[in-house]
Amino acid sequence: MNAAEFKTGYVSIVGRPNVGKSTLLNHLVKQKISITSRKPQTTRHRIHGILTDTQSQFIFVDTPGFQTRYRSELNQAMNRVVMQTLHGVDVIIFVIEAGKFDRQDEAVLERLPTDRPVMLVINKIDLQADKLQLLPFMQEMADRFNFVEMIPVSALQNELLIELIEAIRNYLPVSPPLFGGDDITDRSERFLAAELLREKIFRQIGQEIPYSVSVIIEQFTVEGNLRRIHACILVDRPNQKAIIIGKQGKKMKEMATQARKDMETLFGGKVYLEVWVKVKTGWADDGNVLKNLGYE
Ligand code: GDP
Ligand code: K
Ligand code: MG
Repeated sequence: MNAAEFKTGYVSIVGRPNVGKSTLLNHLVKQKISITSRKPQTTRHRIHGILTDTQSQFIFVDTPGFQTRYRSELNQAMNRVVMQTLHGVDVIIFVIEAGKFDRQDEAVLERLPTDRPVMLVINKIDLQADKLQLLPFMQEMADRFNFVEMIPVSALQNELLIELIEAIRNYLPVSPPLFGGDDITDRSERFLAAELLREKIFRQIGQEIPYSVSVIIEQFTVEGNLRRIHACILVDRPNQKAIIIGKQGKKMKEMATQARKDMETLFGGKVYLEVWVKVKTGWADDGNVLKNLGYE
C-alpha cells in the first residue's frame, strides 16, 4: 500500500428515528460507542466512530434524528447538530428499514444536501422472512430516486457490512488519516460513561420519562486500571425521581450495574460507579445545563 493512495473521509449516517443508525455505527466500528434503544430520539449528540484498516480511515458520524415532537431548546440544538454534520462530509448514508419507505423517511431525504453522494442502506433485512421481496422494493427505490449505491444489510447481525464498507471506500478522498489507528471515537470516556447510563434509562423506563432525563458526570478519576465515576441523573419532576429509583432503590441499582458492566467492556478496566438522582425542573430549556451537556 502506497501511502500516497491512503483514503480518509467523513461518512454521515442519517435517517428517521429507529431505523438503526446507531446500531450500524457500533457494528461498523465493532464497539458500543453510540447508545441504542427501541425509543426514538435516543441519540442526542453527534458522535464520530472511527474505523481504520490498511487502506483507509472511515470517520462515521452518527446523528440524532430530526426532532419535531417538542420545540424545546434541547431539540432545536439537536436539529442544528444534524444540519451542521451534513455539510462537509464525503458520503451520506441514508438508512431506511427493509420494505418500508414512509413520509418521515422522505422528509429526511428531502433535507439532504444535493451536492454530496447519497448511498441508500436498507437495514433490518433479517426481519424479512422472504428475501426475494427485497428485489421489487429496491427496484422501486431505484426508479424513484438517484442513489449512488443501494445496499441491503442487517446491522444487528453484521450481514453485508463488509460489502457496505467496500462501497463507501470508493467515495473517500485520498488523504492521510486524521485520527490514530487505534482510535474508535472522538468522544471522551467521560461522555461515553454518561451515555451508557442514559441508555439504561431509555431501555428500562417506560414512556415519556427518558425524554425528561439527562446524565451529568460530576467526577471521573483514573487510578491505574480503576475508574471512579460519580454520575448524576437529572430529572424534571419529583415523581420521575421516584420511578427511576424504584422500590427500595432496586431499579436504579439494576441500571447502574448494567451501565458499569458496559463501561468496563468499553474502557477495558474496572469501574466503580456511584449514581444519584437530582430534580431540576426545566433543565431542557436551561442554557447552563445544555452547555454542561456539550451543546453550544
Ligand atoms: P436509531 O434511532 O436509528 O439510531 O436506531 P437504533 O440503532 O437505536 O435502533 C433502533 C432499534 O432497532 C433497536 O431496538 C435496535 O436493536 C433495532 N435494530 C437496529 N438494527 C437492526 C437490524 O439490523 N435488525 C433488527 N432486527 N433490529 C435492528
Ligand atoms: K432509537
Ligand atoms: Mg441513534
